[in-house]
Amino acid sequence: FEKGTSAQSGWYPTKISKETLPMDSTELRQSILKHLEFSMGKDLVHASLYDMRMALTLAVRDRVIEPWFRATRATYAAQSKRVYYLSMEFLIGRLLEDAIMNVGLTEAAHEAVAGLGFDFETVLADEPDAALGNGGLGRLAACFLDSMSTLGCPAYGYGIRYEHGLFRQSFAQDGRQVETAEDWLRQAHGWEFERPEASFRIGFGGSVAENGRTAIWTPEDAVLAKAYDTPIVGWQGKWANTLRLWGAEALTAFDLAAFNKGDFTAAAAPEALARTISRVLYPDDTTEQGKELRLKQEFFFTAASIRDILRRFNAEHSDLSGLPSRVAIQMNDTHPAIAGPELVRALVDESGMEFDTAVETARACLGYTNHTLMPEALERWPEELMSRVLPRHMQIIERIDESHAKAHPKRNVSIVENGEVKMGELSFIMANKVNGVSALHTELVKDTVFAELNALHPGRIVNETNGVTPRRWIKGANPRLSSLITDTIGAGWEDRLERLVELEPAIADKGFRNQFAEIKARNKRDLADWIERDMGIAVNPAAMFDVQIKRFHEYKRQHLNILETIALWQEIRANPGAGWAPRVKIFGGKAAPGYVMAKEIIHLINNVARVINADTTTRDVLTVVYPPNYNVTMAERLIPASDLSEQISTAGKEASGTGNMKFSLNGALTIGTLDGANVEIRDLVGPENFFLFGMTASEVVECRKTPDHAARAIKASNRLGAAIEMIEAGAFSNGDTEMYHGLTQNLRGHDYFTVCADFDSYWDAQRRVDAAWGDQDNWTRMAAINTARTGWFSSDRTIQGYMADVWKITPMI
Ligand code: F58
Repeated sequence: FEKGTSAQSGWYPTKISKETLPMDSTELRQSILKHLEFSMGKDLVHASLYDMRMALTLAVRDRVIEPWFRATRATYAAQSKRVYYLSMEFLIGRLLEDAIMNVGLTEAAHEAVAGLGFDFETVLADEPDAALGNGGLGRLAACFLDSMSTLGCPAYGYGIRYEHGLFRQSFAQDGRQVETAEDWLRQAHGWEFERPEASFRIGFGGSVAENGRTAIWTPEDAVLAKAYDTPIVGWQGKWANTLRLWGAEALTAFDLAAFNKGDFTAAAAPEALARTISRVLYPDDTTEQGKELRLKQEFFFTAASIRDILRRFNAEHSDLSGLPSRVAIQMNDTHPAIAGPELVRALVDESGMEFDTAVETARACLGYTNHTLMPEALERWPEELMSRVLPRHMQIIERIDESHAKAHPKRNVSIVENGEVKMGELSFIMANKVNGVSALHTELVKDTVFAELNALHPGRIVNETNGVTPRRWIKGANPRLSSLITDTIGAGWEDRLERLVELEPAIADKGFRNQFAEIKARNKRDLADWIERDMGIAVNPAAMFDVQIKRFHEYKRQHLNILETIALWQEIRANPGAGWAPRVKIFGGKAAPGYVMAKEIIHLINNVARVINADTTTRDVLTVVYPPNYNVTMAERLIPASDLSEQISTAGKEASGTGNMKFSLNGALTIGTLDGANVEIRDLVGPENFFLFGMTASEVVECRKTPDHAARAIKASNRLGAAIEMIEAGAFSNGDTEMYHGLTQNLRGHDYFTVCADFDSYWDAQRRVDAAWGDQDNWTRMAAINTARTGWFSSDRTIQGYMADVWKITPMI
């Protein structure tokens, strides 16, 4: 398709069917009214907010169908290779605004909805967040879907249709995190298409009968995996892919015999049991619990996806040896690692392929992305559990292990070790490419977790630095900045984000800087209004908005931030007239329900906020706010209004980070360690536009060799010592000196994440931030440079990397 012009949005494909023609607000209004009447069964007079949102969703969805069909037909006609992105999590957030934007209907929708008597923003806000993920890994998968559709990369996302996404967080109990069930499917999900015809029987347990070269697995239990499809339309509606989520159902919905005997609970039992598999997202971020249900979830969605992939291949081709030229399967971390053995099982047991050939064929299809080096996050399953739940797969894993060991007799690497199956090793051995998610992380993957395997398979590990979609994270979240970018460099940057460098000459212009500053100021006023409305806290919109939003984990060091906040508060009280840069410290994020230390940190932050915000002597210069229930929508609100981005993990622990990229793109300066993609951000924006502090990854490793590193650091730093003592003295716990004992003792004793050893360096960096804030115009210049130089972090660039290096696939548009 060539780009044409249209008055409304500056583009449309030139070869068009009626459905892709830009729609005006009158036509859209007709379509909304039609859906109100025929899909929702309401007339306008009685339409609720929900009815209006659904009618708009369906009207927009209609516009997505045409590119969706077109993309599917084009892929089929070209017999193109397809990407299958297998992910346990897709943290997509709201879909409506993105879809409206991508099909170029923003203005028309605004007008049509207003004309029908509803407020457009309120209608958009009625959509629940699809929180089918925990954090970075799931959000990355969602950005990738957007980029694959934008680039015309034929792809399917495969995952689980959780009935309940990530829990809701409140601070109902005196600032402690309280979790309640999330319920996004209580209302109809307007985007999805149920596909009863695309259902597979997924078995568990049972026995295996050897049958010559092949085997017959007779499962003991089985559930039905039913497909639900959501079209994902790319920028300008040129292409759309499918997100296919599997829901679990019972094979027989109802035990009629039990019902007839009057045992109604037993009658419904099969259905209830089967549905538990897709009932709820595990809320664990970076710790693996080894639960049987989790293993079943992983096998459930992976096996259903593999069967679907083979069905599609077999419908078009007859020779399975050609599979790798048509199929690229990406394993998003090890959760779908059973894809290797399952594919081998299907090829051997169901199609009679030679075992070694099947392993080679499967490997040529598979890629594996590693997202963490944290030992507690690396999945390992007890052999006993694996043999019980997936007996045939366990045999296949052992055989893969044996032949790998035979091929490399001098090396000591195995998949099964000490009664456990190591899913990282399995994924590595079964993949033709293994990738890390930032330059530093990939080097650490090579040198640490997979050093042995890397030596055996040089070149298998590649780097694909993460990225984020500029459609959601700039265009949608920051419309004011988007307009300024378009006014300055012209249209078309949204899918060519490297073009942001064209902003750079304008930064020298005072007029441009004033506009940039004014946009930030307006975004901050909007955020301040929301904080006041939602939390009843008045914040000064002229203060520096200093933001740390991410999952709570000790390695991410929210406690370093709160310790510095306490020390700063003390210093301000001691020197009230020292001309302090006014700050609003903003926190956001959830902790895994079972992660005691992370929850203690959350509790401390809330209590520190309570005490500091009550201090009238420091009120003008320091406020702490922690809005509950951080999610994608809240991130979209906070990031465009941020001045300072806190990326302060212990070096070597954050694989990449993706929030860090969103902040830079939206003109926030980073205070950060040399960790994950921070390294690449700093390289791009220049060290003078980044506040660096802390030890490097190798210094951290060295530091830990000194057993009393924390005690020494505390002794050397009066500020740090005083801050910890204040906590211990009960200053934030109404005099209770025991409340944060676990946290303070850990800091004084163990401090694995080197909070104490990095404290002074962090404090100093924060004072450099204060000094820089003093020159507002220069701050704006640095912020604008961050925007101009970080276009490389578009997930379009990341996906182009995967297409070239891993999937060997060319775009269709
Ligand atoms: C994250 N991992 C990394 N894991 O921590 C982050 O640095 C990176 O930017 C991001 O992946 C994308 O590459 C992460 O989010 C999880 O959430 C897993 C969920 C399932 C259990 C184990 C952790």
